[in-house]
Amino acid sequence: MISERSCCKVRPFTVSMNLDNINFNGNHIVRRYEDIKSIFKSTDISLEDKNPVIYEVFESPVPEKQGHLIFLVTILYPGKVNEEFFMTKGHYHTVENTAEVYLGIKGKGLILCQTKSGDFEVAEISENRVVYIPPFWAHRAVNIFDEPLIFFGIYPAHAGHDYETIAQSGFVKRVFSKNGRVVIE
Ligand code: PAN
Ligand code: ZN
Repeated sequence: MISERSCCKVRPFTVSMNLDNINFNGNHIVRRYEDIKSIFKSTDISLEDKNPVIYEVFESPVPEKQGHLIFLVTILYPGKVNEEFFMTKGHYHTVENTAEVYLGIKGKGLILCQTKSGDFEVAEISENRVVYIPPFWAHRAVNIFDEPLIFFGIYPAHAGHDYETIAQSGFVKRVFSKNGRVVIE
């Protein structure tokens, strides 16, 4: 059991959601092409020199302890690795029976979701659309538009991130741009 004494060092606080200058005073994760190129189906020499930022995440300064909630904003930039849309690494939560909620703020994307038993689902995300990711479902965001995809997220702070399972077995489907169309295959 988490006692009030161990949890209550964090006092109520507010932060600004000003998209021109997001700073939640917590972790700021920046993932560039070179950091995550292995998640894409093929490599793209045209991105090697520029090594663009594919996405960044601004997290709240909250302890990773049961009882707390971590909230965040992800900005997933527009672009493609050859024909494959920019996307996040994707993960299961280490504590698998923890859910997550995403709220679309700007742009258009897809949230690919899958379970270890082989179930798969695609959820659309866009401004004002809420995506519920149940416990046990891995999730990956894909930007299918020509503007940044920005979404707010919130999940139990003790959930943790298991990237290894996805790094080994990937998602069952990928999202490509082919002749101007979004193709999931
Ligand atoms: C999100 C993701 C964020 C980046 O905060 O962590 O969008 O995606 P990856 O973690 O897969 O690189 C979340 O789902 N947290 O649990
Ligand atoms: Zn998550």
